[in-house]
Amino acid sequence: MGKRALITGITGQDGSFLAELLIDKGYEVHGVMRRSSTFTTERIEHLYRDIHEPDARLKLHYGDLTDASSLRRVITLAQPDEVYNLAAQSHVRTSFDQPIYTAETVAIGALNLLEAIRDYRDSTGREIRIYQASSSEMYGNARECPQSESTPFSPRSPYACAKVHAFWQTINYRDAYGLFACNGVLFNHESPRRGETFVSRKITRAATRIKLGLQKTLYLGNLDAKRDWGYAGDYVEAMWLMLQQHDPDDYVVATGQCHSVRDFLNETFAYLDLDWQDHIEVDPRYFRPTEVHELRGDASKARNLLGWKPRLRFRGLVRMMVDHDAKMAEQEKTLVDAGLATTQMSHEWH
Ligand code: NAP
Ligand code: F7E
Repeated sequence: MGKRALITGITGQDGSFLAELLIDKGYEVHGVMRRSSTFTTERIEHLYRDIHEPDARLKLHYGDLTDASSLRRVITLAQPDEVYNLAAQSHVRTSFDQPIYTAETVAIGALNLLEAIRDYRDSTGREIRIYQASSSEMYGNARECPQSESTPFSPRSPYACAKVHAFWQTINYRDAYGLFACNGVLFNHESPRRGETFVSRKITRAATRIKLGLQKTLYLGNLDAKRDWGYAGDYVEAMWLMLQQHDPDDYVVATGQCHSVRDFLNETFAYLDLDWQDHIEVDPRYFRPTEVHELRGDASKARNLLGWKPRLRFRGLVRMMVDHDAKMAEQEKTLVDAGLATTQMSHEWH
């Protein structure tokens, strides 16, 4: 019988790529999703089969990281061999507006899950391996660049502080209770499935709409920030590899190259034969009370021990996202021209 995996955050960007990868590898995949007044399953719809069909290998359960009882119930139902904790309020800027909710989901949520897994292991004798989605944001404005597993943390947002809590709880459950628990310290990773309020997707969505006359201006915050941007499809492989090792450990996952938001604008708009300076305005509402200026990861350990390396680089990533969003913009234009849609979008939230 194949392995079973449980993914929290399965409706998010990484959850969808990881579900795809695990189903391809023959896993039965269980996902935790929140109840919402609208459907949030767009990113995993292509993987879903009616659960009555014999080949259905994706099973969804209602649950929430802040509701410990729901996690216990889902673990008992799914009986997973591996759990990937990807659920989070993952937006750094939003974490300044909702610090307590962010901490409840990211920090206490991870602890709820670790406790549920420990109790399940103790009562059934079944081992569960766990992956914790840690983040390069934990480094903040670290003195060292590039940042590696030995770089001290210096979190600069409620999100990063909560991720540091979850990171150390994961290590403590490994040391104190012998759980096979790993942290993947992942640097920014993007894709056409990236949420539209993160800067990469905000830029590729807007640029492709500007190209077709659906939008004139894009408002952004700090254009000088530098990030190490990789491709989400590559990064979920590293998550899986961590749980296939003999011993649990923590790994940085990154491309080793960093670019500014300005570089991202240049690459995107030039590909569309546009000049970004004609369309961008800086709006301080997108500034963060404390900013992380430069992140660049050193993924030597993942390369040497996991045999992992990124396949897609910056230019290829930008072009993949632009090509995808150009099609979306064309569909939107067709609807607008037919009088079936308006061009209003809630840009002030981005
Ligand atoms: P994402 O697209 O924002 O997805 C987050 C997922 O978490 C969604 O499925 C969301 O459900 C779910 N979620 C939020 N709050 C929840 C709660 N209280 N209970 C249960 N589920 C909840 O994030 P992502 O980019 O895929 O990132 C995956 C994980 O990696 C996150 O933990 C993030 O913090 C971390 N991370 C991401 C990056 C990156 O660059 N992408 C880098 C380092 C670490 P809904 O669909 O209902 O909103
Ligand atoms: O910002 C600057 C912003 O929101 C990147 C999450 O997945 O990666 C992500 O966090 C940079 C920042 O990602 C806008 O100030 C300028 O310096 O795309 P972002 P993030 O904050 O790096 C880490 C690794 C995670 O763990 C997180 O979950 O871009 N920026 N103007 C802007 N950012 C946004 N969102 N919107 C702007 O208008």
